[in-house]
Amino acid sequence: MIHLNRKISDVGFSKDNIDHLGNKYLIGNGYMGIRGTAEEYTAELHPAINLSGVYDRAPGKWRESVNAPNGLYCLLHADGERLALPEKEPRFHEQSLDLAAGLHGRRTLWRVGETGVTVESERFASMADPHAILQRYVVSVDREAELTLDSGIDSEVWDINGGHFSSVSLTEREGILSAECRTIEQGIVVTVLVGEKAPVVGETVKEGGKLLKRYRFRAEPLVSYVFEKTVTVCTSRDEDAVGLPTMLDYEEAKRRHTACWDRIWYRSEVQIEGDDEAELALNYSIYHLNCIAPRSGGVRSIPARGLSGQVYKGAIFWDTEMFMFDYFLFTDPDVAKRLLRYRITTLPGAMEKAAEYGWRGAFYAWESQEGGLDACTDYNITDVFTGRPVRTYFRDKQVHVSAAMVYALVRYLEVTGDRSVLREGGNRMLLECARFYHSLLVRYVGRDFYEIHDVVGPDEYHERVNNNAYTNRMARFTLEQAACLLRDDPICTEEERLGFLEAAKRLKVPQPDPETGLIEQFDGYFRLEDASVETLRSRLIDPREYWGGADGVASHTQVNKQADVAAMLGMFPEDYPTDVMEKNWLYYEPRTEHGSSLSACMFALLACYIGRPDYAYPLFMKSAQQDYLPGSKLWLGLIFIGGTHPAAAGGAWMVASRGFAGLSIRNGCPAASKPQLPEGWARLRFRILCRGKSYLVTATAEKTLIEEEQT
Ligand code: IFM
Repeated sequence: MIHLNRKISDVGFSKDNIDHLGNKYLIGNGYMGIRGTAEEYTAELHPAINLSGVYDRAPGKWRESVNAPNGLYCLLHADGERLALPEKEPRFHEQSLDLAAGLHGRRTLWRVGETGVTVESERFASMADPHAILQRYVVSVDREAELTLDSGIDSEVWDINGGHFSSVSLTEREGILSAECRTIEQGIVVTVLVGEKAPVVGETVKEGGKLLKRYRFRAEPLVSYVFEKTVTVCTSRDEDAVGLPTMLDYEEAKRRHTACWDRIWYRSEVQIEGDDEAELALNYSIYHLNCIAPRSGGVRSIPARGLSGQVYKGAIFWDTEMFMFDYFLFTDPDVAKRLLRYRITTLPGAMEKAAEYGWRGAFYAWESQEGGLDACTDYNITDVFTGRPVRTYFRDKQVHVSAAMVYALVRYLEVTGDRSVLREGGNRMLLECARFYHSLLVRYVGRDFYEIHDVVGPDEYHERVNNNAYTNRMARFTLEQAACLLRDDPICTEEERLGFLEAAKRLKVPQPDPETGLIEQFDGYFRLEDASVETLRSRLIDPREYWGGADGVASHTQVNKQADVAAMLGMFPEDYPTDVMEKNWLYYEPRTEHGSSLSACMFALLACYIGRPDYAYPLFMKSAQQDYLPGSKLWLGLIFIGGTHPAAAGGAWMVASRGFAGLSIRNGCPAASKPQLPEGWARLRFRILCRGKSYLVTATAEKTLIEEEQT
């Protein structure tokens, strides 16, 4: 079915788009993400080679992921004039991305006096060689000109909470440029090597934090001067980083790289006949998920902002398990297993966190870094008016996070049938998550049910609430699954297991009101002011204000940040009749700001479950185009949060598969309910893997066909 041959591009240049395009045109291979920035950009324009799983803390600052020195740096001068965006306005500029092959492209034409100077570049983060980035930079002129190209490493990287290097050593040996940097906190050595192939001889120069090859030459008209480089990135943590080649043949490396993408697309491509825009948006989302998927090396997962930089500290959130996991599960279960392994390996960190608050079991980090360390601080937002840190309760009260691990684990077991993950620590993770929720239970004297108090649900605007529907339903799920999967497992006594079962049965999960069908998001929610999202917006004094917290405009109203009851219904549709789901969709959607990129897809999914693809479609598109279109939220209070949104990308896939195609798993086999195709969609088609078998899923207006394929 492979027919993906899509190139996206933006023609023209605007300084205002630099951050958006840096995200939109990201390339990556799971080991690192490279922002879509021009070769000549320096730190203030946010270029980044963001490393997966490498963190550091600069004194007094937030701990965050590390950006490697920029080995892609190139700067051109023509007849003494500096040709650099944004200061030198181009006559023509185009940035492009070949989604099929993960190739970033750029074409810029400048005029210097009478001379036209064109730069064309291409680069890719090799899927075949995870430590390698290859770049081809081609210069041509239409009249003779004196050119100087500086090409090498810029060690002055963009940091949000940095810098992260206590030492930087720039050297050249046998023509290979090298930057060797040591992180402050743990002394991790980050090495970037640059091997270059050039049509002219260059001299090595050091300028500030840059180590460069300087190529000076007289360019003839209509000759293409091709400069190629291999950028090798590794750290002292990498076990596979011994003897890496410093110069790869560009074409050969590209061939191996595109062969990897061909394999990915064979499994991943989604065809939508009748809606090219949606088809592109969904495959674009899939492209991003693949750029950041951990496929090799160490214990890694996927941060909430992918590998687009240090926003949210490069940390891993529940986004991965609840929003991105499904896509990998059905297209590349090895990646799904790696994601689970990250959580299994970081269980000690989660247990330490639970103990810190006096709970039993495992309380997973809200913002997880290596070892499960929670990078989230108690004061995680800065007030826009006073500049003071605001007490937030993300870290200590979003207890639903642990259940996300169990939800993913159970999905993995259902879809792959691979129970080895339980023996490899999955059962221990499940047990400790169940212990955690068990220890949170509260029971009033004289009542025969349990409650969970003082939490923050997915809707973060309402803090410290009791009996949040989503949290309690996920806790019940965890307790039930532990009681079921740990039967006869010596790590759990029968007494404890029965205790989980009893707790699951008696745990209060807010139920639909018999008259209205509405589920109260938490105790007392319906008594809050019923103001509209627009009214709240009109009450803002500063557009960057945080809507939640003690003084937030939403805190005392029913306006939600993101799907909460809707997320519960979306994850457990079998619990409720359609009319209940519909009533709740109609109630909660207008009261939701969709202030998080995680929101739209959950409402879209629920809309499919109530048979309203017309409601689902715009929300699905919002998710799928989150990084494709400009306009994403950039500020949370005074904290910069611009970056890519892989949860929205994964959510879009979930809507297409579970929602529009009606895909589910029944008794270990893929099954489908009535499809809910949006208007104009003649056919939705994609592949899935389930229990080692490959299936072609084809949804039309009438039915969804699931055909087993020979692999
Ligand atoms: O995990 C989310 C959270 O639910 C809302 N704020 C952003 C986080 C990271 O995406």
